[in-house]
Amino acid sequence: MIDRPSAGGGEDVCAVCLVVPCYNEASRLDVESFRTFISANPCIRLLFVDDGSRDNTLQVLTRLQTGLEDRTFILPRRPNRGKAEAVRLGILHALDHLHPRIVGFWDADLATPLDTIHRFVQVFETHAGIKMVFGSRVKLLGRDVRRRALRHYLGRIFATAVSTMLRLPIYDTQCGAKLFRVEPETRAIFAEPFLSRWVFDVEIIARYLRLYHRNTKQVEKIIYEYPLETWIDIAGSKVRLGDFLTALIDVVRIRRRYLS
Ligand SMILES: Nc1nc2c(ncn2[C@@H]2O[C@H](COP(=O)(O)OP(=O)(O)O)[C@@H](O)[C@H]2O)c(=O)[nH]1
Ligand SMILES: [Mg+2]
Repeated sequence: MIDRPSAGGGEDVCAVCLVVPCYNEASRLDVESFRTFISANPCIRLLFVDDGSRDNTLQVLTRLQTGLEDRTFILPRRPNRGKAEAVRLGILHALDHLHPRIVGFWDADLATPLDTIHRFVQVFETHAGIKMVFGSRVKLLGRDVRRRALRHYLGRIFATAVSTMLRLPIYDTQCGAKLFRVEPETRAIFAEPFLSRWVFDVEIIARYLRLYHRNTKQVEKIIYEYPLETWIDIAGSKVRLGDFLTALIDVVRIRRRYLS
């Protein structure tokens, strides 16, 4: 269970702050699931970042927030600059204004159910050296991982390329559920804009590698990949087939920028 720590000077410190990037999510956002979760977990904050949605996402978010204004926040930004920048701005905002012990991001479609947060937090609580925990979509017996076949196979090609490039045994870098233990270096990881719009997740790991002087053994000890019990593909993804090629090109750019 996540307890509520108290900060010196009476300042409110939240345990976990989740950044939820939202773009044109008005028809997909499961308002009730978010409200139920946040009502049941008073130490968790949600920070929605909507950068210029063209539908009424902002109105839906305002409805979601009603009566829970002390725990849910909205960061409206313009113009649209993509998921990576929305997440980055949200994390920096959370670090500056909400002072969480754990910060992270979570896709608005809730393909990873919100309750999974407790599992991730447990990893931080039981593994003192872990700085980053993220979901991995591994189809195993006894789990409910439902991905579309094409996305799964393209994802496997991509993940294998990334794992080889980073020289780290990673199964799935692209799951949209990632948490970080807040430490002085957390800000450094999110300080500069990402060069990649869609595979900034890979860039985050590359930034850890750069921070640890490309010592892969050390980085293996600070990142924990959590095989999810449940991950259900939700229709309405903004990722297109062409983005797969862009993603592979971005991996090469990331290698050049951080690892050569
Ligand atoms: N703020 C913001 N969020 C975005 C943008 N593009 C995607 N997202 C969010 O990123 C998350 C993942 O998007 P989704 O289309 O489900 O991608 P997929 O799950 O990887 O196929 C969702 O919460 C989207 O609303 C963007 O340009 N701005
Ligand atoms: Mg999705």
